[in-house]
Amino acid sequence: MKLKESDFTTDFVNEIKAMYAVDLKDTSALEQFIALGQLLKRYNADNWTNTSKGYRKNDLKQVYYFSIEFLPGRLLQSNLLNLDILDTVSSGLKKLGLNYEKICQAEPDPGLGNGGLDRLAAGYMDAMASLGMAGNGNGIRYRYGLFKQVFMNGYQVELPDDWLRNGNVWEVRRENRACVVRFGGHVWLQEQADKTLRPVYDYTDDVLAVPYDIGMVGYHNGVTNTLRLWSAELPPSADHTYYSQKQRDNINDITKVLYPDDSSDEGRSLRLRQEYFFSSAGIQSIVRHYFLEHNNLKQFAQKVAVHINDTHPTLVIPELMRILLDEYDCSWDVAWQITTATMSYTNHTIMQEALESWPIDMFKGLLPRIYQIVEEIDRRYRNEKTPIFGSKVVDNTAPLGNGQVRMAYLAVIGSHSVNGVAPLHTELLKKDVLADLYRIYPEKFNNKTNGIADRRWLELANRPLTKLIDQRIGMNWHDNPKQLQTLTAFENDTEFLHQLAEVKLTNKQRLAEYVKENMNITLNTDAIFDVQIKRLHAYKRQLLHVFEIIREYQDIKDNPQKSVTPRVHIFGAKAAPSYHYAKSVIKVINALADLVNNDQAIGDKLKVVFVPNYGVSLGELIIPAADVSEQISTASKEASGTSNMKLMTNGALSLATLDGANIDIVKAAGSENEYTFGLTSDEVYGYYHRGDYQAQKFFDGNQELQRVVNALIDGTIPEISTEGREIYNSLLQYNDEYFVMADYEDYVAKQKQISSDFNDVKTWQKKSLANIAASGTFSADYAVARYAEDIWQVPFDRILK
Ligand code: T68
Repeated sequence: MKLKESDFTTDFVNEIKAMYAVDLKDTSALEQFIALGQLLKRYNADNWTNTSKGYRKNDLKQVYYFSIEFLPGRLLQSNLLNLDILDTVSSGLKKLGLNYEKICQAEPDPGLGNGGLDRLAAGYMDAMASLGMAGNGNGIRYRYGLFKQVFMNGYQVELPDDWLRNGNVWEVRRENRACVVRFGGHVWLQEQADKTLRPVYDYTDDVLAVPYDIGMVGYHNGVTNTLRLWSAELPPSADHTYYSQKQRDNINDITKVLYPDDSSDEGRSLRLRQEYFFSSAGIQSIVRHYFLEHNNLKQFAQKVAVHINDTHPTLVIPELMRILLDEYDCSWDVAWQITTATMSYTNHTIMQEALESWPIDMFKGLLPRIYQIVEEIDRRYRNEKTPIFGSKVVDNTAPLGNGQVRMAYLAVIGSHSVNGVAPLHTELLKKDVLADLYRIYPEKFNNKTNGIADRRWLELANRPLTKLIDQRIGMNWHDNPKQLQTLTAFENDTEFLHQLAEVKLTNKQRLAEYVKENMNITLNTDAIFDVQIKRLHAYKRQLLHVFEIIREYQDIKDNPQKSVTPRVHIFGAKAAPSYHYAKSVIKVINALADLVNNDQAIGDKLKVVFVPNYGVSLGELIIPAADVSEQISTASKEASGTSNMKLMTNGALSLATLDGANIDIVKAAGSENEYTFGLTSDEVYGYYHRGDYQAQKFFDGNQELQRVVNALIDGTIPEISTEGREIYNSLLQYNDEYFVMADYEDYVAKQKQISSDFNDVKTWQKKSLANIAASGTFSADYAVARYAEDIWQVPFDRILK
């Protein structure tokens, strides 16, 4: 949009007056942020209205992305960028004597997600708007987001994330679009005058689903899509005295807090209620919207695509069936045809414990009508497939089995497309996790490698680098990130490589200031900034990184005179509150940090920083400052990874196993520009098949490793006797489930190589440049365009060309 600086400052001052009835100089940064948000919403109002009207008028196919979590990050800067008024507004605020940075930081970072899959969902929302696609998000408006992490005595403590304390300036409450979601009660089929059967519900617990819409602003294109988050409330007509306190709590609890488990299947009934709640509300609103422009269901699947992000929204399948059967009198076959043509599903994990299933009794009690429909899906599936594939295969893949509703199987059976998120992951789905379903439905399976919101991670998070790139190759890459590739023309340009190093230094200084201010640790910005930021999980192997730190520490202590390349090891990671092992690793890292950081003999050579409360905003600070990107999961376990892509685009070199999208990153940037190590996925599966992995052997055969592992239990690291022992036992008594011992030697060798290579600044920066140049291909814009073309069948060709 066009905006004159003087108009903006006038508007802003007026906004402040209208909202707070005080002079500008008497407002806080938070108030300034809220007023600015309000003003932007007003500036953008026409775009938002016209976008929805335009989609309706042109009867475009609508894509609905269902995800139980969205992690959008702060929206102020990205909205300013996408509206093309960032410079005008920041300089206008400066003219008014205000601190733009402070205003940005006053925005609460909505922690409405756990990790990769929810950040992915938010990035895809941005990309859909930026491509001008009719893309809608559908999720939950949690009153409390993911817990705020603090460390006390090195232990993780979880505090509530009260992100809505001062309201959410970006949202619009639309009570007139609310709908009722029914739980529990009894359902029976009543014969109608025309002999058809209609379900009748008795004694249900009705919950009002109220949508809150957030505008998703497209990049420089005037488009604004909608992210719709549902909140659970008491129905307005309900006689409140009729509801017991317990019933009222039950309703309010549904959207009160985000589940903090990123991979385990908790199996709790509240989670199931959350899942049905937003699935049902979303589908109801889609059907209502569809009938604004259509008067029969014939075109439904041509005009609507529903995407299931991981299994949590799988109940959209029986819910759409319910509406078609019970409210529109479709036959089963017609309803099933429409439903499967509409639905598509993305799987994000091969970890068995993350495959959701629900005890049938709980499911049936909570969702009686939905259960009847799932039973019928199951019955028909068995009837149709058993004669062809035999009862063993069918038993293993049916939606109902072992007393459970198996969500992933239901998602595959009820969708026309199933995708993994990196080529290796998709192959493993076919070969292992969903192998039997792949035999039955080979045509459904496809890969869609993840992508990241590169404008947020590069243009916004790393302005110095953006400026440098713009100076060299212009700005076309902002619209078409693959053009970053043209940077390779400068791979031998000494001056450019020098400037790259300077940019990195600036970003390291910025991070160092934060660390000094918040953690009182002084960092040496000449050191290698070695970064591992992701959820804390055994398979992600933060432990292997810990081993390297112990090794470096012991080496410096043994050889005080030896010259070393200084290192700063940086972690950011939350552990699920009930994940005992992960919390022990946190304690060990913090204890190790205390030991190392306070040892005079170590000085500047080695530092360990565990930044508390890692989330999108801290990512924006840490990622641009990284030299090394630790992507060290056990091969086969990380479906894709996305921090690997964010770090790459900011010029970090990957230290990586051949897992998930690491493989594709190495391919894109060239293996000479990354450090790969460790067992391959095939080798890991080889151990599984033979059953002959022996961690003890690796331990016995490597004295250095023995010393490192023993540091967990011999008092080297103070105050970890319980945690150290627990981890020690996981390795030697329980045979090291994630092959840390097997990969140790190769990992350390690559770390040593890094220490040596880092000193050759020019060669290092050349590798860094190769990473930046190759990173464009991992933009969410391309990923979403591939979904649109192959899965959602939304004609779209601009970005693929
Ligand atoms: C992640 N999964 C994958 N799950 O681990 C990661 N799970 O490899 C991949 O890059 C990313 O998805 C995007 O595809 C998750 O993030 C969760 O956060 C999660 C949340 C609730 C329940 C289960």
